[in-house]
Amino acid sequence: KAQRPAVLWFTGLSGAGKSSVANALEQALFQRGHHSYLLDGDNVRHGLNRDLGFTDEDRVENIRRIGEVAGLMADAGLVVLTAFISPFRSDRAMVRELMEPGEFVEIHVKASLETCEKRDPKGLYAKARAGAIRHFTGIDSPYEPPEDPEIVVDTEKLSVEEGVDVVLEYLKRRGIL
Ligand code: GGZ
Repeated sequence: KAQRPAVLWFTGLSGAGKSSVANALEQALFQRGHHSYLLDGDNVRHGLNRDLGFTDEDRVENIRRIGEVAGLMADAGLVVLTAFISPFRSDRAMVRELMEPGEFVEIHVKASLETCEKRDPKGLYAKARAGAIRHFTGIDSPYEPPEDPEIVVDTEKLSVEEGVDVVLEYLKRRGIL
């Protein structure tokens, strides 16, 4: 199926729903016959980036490497999805500059810290509040929300499926799909 390469860059707090929306979108793209690949913590932080932790410095390097890999995959013609907190605006801007014009789609998966902390699917916020995890995003490490993202998916208002539809509509409108 014809497609233009793109990098769909999901950013948001832990627990905002990046992985859920990105996974469901990947499924939807596959069902429509598109060639895509999802980079996430499971396949990147456990492999290529296993030497990196969660200091500011390590997060910068995490995002830099993911950006480079995503760029290579887009050069190969794929629709690349990435699901990382990517907390720093400057790093997201740097990755955007790596891509061809119009290729980079920044998707803010948005939920308040309060909501994410309530969801706490892995119990990490509780651990961070207790001081058992340091440098936790939103607690003692910053998150800089996008100022002008291509797409906002508000997971306090939308279901995963509705979030997927918002992104699919955008991709069709922009001639990526
Ligand atoms: C934030 C952490 C931390 C700290 C472990 N801060 O909700 P999760 O569990 O599954 O996703 C989070 C993931 C964040 O890794 P990223 O590579 O996306 O971060 S970044 O883009 O900032 O480099 C969380 C888990 O790893 N996790 N420790 N201290 N999230």
